Amino acid sequence: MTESSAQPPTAESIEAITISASAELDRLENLEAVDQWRVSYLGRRGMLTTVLRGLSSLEVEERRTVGALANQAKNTLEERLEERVRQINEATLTRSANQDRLDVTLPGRPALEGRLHPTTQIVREICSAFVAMGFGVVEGPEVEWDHYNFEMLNIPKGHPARDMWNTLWVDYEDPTGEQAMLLRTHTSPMQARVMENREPPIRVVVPGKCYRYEATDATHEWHFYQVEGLAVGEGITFADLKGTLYEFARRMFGEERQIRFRCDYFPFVEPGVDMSIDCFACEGDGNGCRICRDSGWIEIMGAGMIHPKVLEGVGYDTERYTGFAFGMGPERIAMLKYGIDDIRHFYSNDLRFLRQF
Ligand code: YSA
Repeated sequence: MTESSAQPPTAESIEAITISASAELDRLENLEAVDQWRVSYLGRRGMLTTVLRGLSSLEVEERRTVGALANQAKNTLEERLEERVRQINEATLTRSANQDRLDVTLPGRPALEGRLHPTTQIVREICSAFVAMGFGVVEGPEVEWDHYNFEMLNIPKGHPARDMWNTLWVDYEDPTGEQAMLLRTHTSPMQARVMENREPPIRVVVPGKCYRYEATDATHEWHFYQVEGLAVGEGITFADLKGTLYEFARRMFGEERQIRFRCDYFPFVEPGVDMSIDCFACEGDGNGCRICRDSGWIEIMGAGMIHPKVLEGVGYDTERYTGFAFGMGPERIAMLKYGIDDIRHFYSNDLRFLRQF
């Protein structure tokens, strides 16, 4: 294809251009080529445009005839161009529809169904049992100050009871130089945090994660959950503590499980107890049982009447208010409820275990 010569246009030359342009257009397969074709024939310097420009050199009569033919040729080529673009677009669509065809008869991919972790489930169940008895639920920080984890719980620096909680210390310089930071070893620091901010009567449970620098075994993890309980008010006695925890055990484990309270020592209670349930693995028999270590009992919580020093520490009048507190291990409770023989299953991320809940 070349640009039209400077020869004056004739009916024959216009017809020749129209025929060859149409034939060329029919052979084009893509839109880029079609656009080049448009520029060559119908563009500002295109062949047909040049012909139209040459009309001025013709005699008036001839110009009228040849001019009409030239305009007709232009219209014809523009229509053919439009038609060819439509055909190419349609062919592209059909091709891609055939290649990327969606088989609507194929079965869909099943959506993966998630579920709550067994610890989350048991923590929620424990909290619900206490909510039903009128307790509220609050949460607190996992990274804690020595002040709340120990000092406010009547465990000053150098107190031998600190050894009961093997502590993971956080390498942080307190600007005042007074406080040490740690990963809370229990949820009990929330006792002081709650009491500092509220006036009795108080009835709350505090679920949350705890950390201890401990060797792991079937019933011990180095990170585990606890649910703390706190009730403060006028005239609260040890009978209220026992009644609340019996009712909790009845709701969680049913009537048939055996419960045992024993005296225990925690510096922040007086008197203090631990509460155990008969071992699910050996049915309380204890002989050679690695779960309860031959005792027939599994300890699930510590509890007691809040020590007056703890109440004084938050500014409560100890002549007026008394209270009880408890702290339990939800994983141990789940072990008892579902017959799980090793606490390490909870955090080993084995789906065969997790899918059972
Ligand atoms: C005691 C008296 C109160 O007035 C209030 C709370 C407490 C509990 C006290 N703060 C405490 O931490 N006691 S404890 O060391 O005996 O832990 C309580 C419960 O947490 C245990 O009975 C056990 O169920 C769970 N637990 C403790 N260490 C654990 C653990 N669970 C898994 N792995 C561990 N390493």
